[in-house]
Amino acid sequence: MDVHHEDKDMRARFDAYVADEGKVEPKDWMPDGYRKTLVRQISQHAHSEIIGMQPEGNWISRAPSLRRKMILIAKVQDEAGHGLYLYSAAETLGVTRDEMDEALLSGKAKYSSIFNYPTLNWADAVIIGWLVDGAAITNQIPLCRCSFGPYGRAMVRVCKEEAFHQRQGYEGMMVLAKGTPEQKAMAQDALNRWWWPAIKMFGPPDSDSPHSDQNTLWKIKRFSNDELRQKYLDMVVKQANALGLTIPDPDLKFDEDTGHWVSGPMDWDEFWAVVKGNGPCNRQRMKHRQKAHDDGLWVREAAVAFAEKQAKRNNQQKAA
Ligand code: BYC
Repeated sequence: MDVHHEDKDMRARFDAYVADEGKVEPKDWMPDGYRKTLVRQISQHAHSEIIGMQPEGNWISRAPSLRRKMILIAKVQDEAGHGLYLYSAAETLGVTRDEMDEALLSGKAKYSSIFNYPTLNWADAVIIGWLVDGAAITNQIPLCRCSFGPYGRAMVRVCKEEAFHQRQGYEGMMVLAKGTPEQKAMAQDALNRWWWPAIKMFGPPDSDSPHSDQNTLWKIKRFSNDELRQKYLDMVVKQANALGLTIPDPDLKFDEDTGHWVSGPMDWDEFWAVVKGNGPCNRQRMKHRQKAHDDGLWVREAAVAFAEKQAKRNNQQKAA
């Protein structure tokens, strides 16, 4: 059988298996495009978790109480853990951690646009928990059912932790919103600055999303970018109302016929500028990441030397 014909058969079998909710494991045959899109998405997701530690980490030393400091340290550590599960899931597809690090540090790989905005005050650190982790859960609950087993399984644990993160963020916002007039003003100011970046986290509109169609057929994506954005909008408007805060969108309205909130126009030029590296903090985020990578060289070298020593000792014991 010629190879192209065999590939076509295998591709048809693979597509039918996935359409029937079959789970794909790392050693299974998979189309190159499936492998490639997963490496792209999972590694970008991992990079987002790691870069996402910076805006909140920035407030660990300035948290307003010991309790808030402990919660924030635990949350930022959780994000590091998410990054590690995700890098491991991507490695099962044949890409190495070094390759993924190189892609991030050279600017070839993307990470979520949201982490390129500054956390100017404590309310910004808190609002990330409410709005950013809220968006993350909305996006990631469906990813628990992703057709690629290791990604879906990693997402189950990640979502449990994100749910805690979102609640602590909401609780922190509640304290600010129900606090002194100055605290309430800080909460509203943070919402004014983070609202549009948060709602754009779901990616470009469906009409401008090149990966959506194929990734939906492959059951990597279960809902489109706009569908998830709508779910999020409906959820967050209610939460903002409960907090007594105003979503900074003068065109926001409730559509009685559909039962959904309708957003005003989004500035997609601004989104693409940030994705392409020209947001307020892109350069600073990458500079810090590069420094952390360089500072961690001795740890990586020590880990390799230790593993080599252990392997040598094991071999000597086996030979004896
Ligand atoms: N930012 O065809 P599309 C967290 C890119 S971390 C930057 O719709 P797809 C947390 C997209 O990559 C949360 N780029 O793509 C951590 C593509 O470019 P390439 C991170 C974006 O993949 C710490 C192009 O635009 N979550 O929660 O079908 C503290 C066209 O887009 C963005 C994930 O990564 C963006 N916002 O759908 C707190 C979730 N949006 O690759 C919290 C996993 C789009 O062709 N990822 N692009 O060069 C996904 O679910 C999907 O990849 C997306 C995009 C929905 C993001």
